[in-house]
Amino acid sequence: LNPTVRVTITGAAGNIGYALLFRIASGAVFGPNTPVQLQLLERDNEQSKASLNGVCMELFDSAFPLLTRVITTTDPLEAFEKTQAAFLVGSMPRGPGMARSDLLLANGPIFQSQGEALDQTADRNVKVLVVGNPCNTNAYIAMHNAPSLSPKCFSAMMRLDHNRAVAQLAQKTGRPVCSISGLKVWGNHSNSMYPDISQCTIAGVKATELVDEAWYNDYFLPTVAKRGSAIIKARGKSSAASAASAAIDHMHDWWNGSNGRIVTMAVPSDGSYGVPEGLVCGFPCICTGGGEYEIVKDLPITASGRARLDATIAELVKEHDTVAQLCE
Ligand code: NAX
Repeated sequence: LNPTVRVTITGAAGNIGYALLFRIASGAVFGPNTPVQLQLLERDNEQSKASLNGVCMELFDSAFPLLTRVITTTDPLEAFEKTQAAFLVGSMPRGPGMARSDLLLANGPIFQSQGEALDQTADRNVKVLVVGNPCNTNAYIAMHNAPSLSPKCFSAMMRLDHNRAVAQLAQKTGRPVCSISGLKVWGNHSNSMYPDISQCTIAGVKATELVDEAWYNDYFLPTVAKRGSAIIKARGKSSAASAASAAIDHMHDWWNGSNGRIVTMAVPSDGSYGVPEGLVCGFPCICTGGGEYEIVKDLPITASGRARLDATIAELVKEHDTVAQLCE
């Protein structure tokens, strides 16, 4: 067996947490030979603590062979102690009539204090995946409040958008998901995201030869962008199992490598593609193994793609400006 990996999940008693914990404990991220210790953070109130206690009873009852220990806490310093992989899920959901900027300011302080705690107690090579929305900007806040950690420790989740785009394309072309490569989603995890199929291939054939532009513009783009709302409408709750599955995929590939395949990760920009340095933006990435990733460089971008990319960058700049006071 490999050494035990310490894994933190914040908001562990929530909707996504409930779907995430059991898969991590079963070995879906770190593999069948790596034991895990779960360090679960929740809010300091009776309901959250009781609910987390119930989830822990179920973890216990699952008798996972790889699960060595479960720690529950309301203290971020304890939750992030020596953590090597942190899923930052816990945050306030967007309420009815709440503007995106209100959500930013409501959730920003959570990521400010969790960034500070990561800075103090996490493993120096920790991989942080921010899921809680608005995830790109929350990752930006956490990163800025953890100056002793490399910015490359921080990422935000756009893998759900990526997976949704792949699934739509597979269904439209009648080909299996595994035959699709080269798809990526640029920008912000919001309606402004840019799912890009311009270099995507399906079983070796260019995707743009298999689907027409009208389908791409009029069906694919809005369906992928508005999928979250469609699920809330259908289920009465926001996506949880698919979000957890995407978080698993993201961390799995980051930790183990993506076998040369392009995956979408929102990571701090190195200035590539005209994205201002430091902006946490969805990019095509290849995970090279050993916990490293690279932004794939110099891919051609179509004129309409450039306009979409510029629009989503502008939105990110605005969001990052809104929270500037939390990043000093
Ligand atoms: P829930 O409201 O079910 O769960 C959130 C949990 O976080 C609750 O148990 C709450 O007590 C806890 N929490 C809140 N503040 C906390 C804090 N400061 N420290 C520790 N725990 C805290 O939401 P859920 O459906 O699980 O969604 C969680 C987040 O994921 C939301 O912000 C949501 O918007 C975001 N999502 C992000 C997605 C993405 O693709 N990036 C997709 C799915 C999801 O919408």
